Amino acid sequence: MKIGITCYPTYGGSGAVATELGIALAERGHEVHFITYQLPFRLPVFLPRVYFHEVDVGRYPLFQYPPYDLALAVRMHEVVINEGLDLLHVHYAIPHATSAWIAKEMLRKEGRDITVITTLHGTDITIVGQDHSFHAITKFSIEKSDRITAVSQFLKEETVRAFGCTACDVEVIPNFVDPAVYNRAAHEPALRKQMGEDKKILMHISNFRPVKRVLDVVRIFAKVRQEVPSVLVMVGDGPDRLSAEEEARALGVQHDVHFLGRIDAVAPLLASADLFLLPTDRESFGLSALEALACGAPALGYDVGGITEVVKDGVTGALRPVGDIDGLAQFGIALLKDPKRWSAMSAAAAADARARFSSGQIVAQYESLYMRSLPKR
Ligand code: GMT
Repeated sequence: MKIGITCYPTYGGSGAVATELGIALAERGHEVHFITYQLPFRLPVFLPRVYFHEVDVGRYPLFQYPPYDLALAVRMHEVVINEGLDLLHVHYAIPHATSAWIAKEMLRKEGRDITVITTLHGTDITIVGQDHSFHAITKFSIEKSDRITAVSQFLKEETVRAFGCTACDVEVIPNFVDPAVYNRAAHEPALRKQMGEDKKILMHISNFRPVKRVLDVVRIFAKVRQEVPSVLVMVGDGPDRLSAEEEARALGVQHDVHFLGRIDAVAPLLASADLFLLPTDRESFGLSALEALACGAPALGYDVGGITEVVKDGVTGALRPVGDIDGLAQFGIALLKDPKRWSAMSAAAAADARARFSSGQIVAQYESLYMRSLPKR
């Protein structure tokens, strides 16, 4: 098949999933065309059967807000025709599903059809899509897609609840990991060597947006550190980074909190982690938690949204009510003080991630969806 993929190419779970999916599809013999405003961050420079089409938004002094969604629609239309694409798979509804619908309509006028598949990732439904400015267009664009997928059962239910999309057939296809890459044994423990073999490593990876509650991460760590010699490694960047740094200073733990900034290849870091912290209050899936589990790092988070479909409380990590910093810290302390229990949980985390979320089985679900979506010839 010839597949067009559109996503946010910068840092973020939806862009990571879309890019990994495109790479996996190309490895399986499909031709993949990324149509985005920048090279997706997880895309290496060259891969067989993978192409990149940059969306250029024309600048004009009149445009205080350059119309990216229109430029994207035009580029989609062009690539479908020039490359003979079979389908467009867009990740994150706003504005990608809208642009794809425009491109589809333009093609229809020319006597040509294109299948549009929209994958909902999270804040496109839970935050942005429910903002009054975007609600109606999000609902419209979802309903106009030929197929819709959501990355968790939670997100599917939230889509139906928030948009009343009762006629929409939302298929749940979860996110995935490549078990060869997200594998503790496959990486040199360079980070562990740097931090000191005698200290446990707690890790957090995110875009440091308010939903991620990075201050809770620092507070959980401060409690764990009182009982267990440990460091906290913070990977990523975003609006709450400075307040997290301030919180570390306020709690007197700043010398044991390391802010590494944005790093795209996280598997080698996760392979050194003893615990992963993701105490977000709204999470449709939690890709970084899955990546941590696959690397054998038990994950600790709040009992909300799709994260409950990824982390198994007491088996591969711990889930506590939102704000229960002490509950997560006490769980972490007990686990880190009990090496036998930690090893069992680490092994269970890696095994469960492989059993339920391996790239091979999930990419096959997308392929099956594509086959079912294409018009019968
Ligand atoms: O984090 C966001 O604001 C949006 C989005 C993204 O583009 O990275 O993240 C969502 O998609 C990820 C990949 O499917 C999920 O793992 C995240 O849970 C989800 N974020 C939220 O629901 C907050």
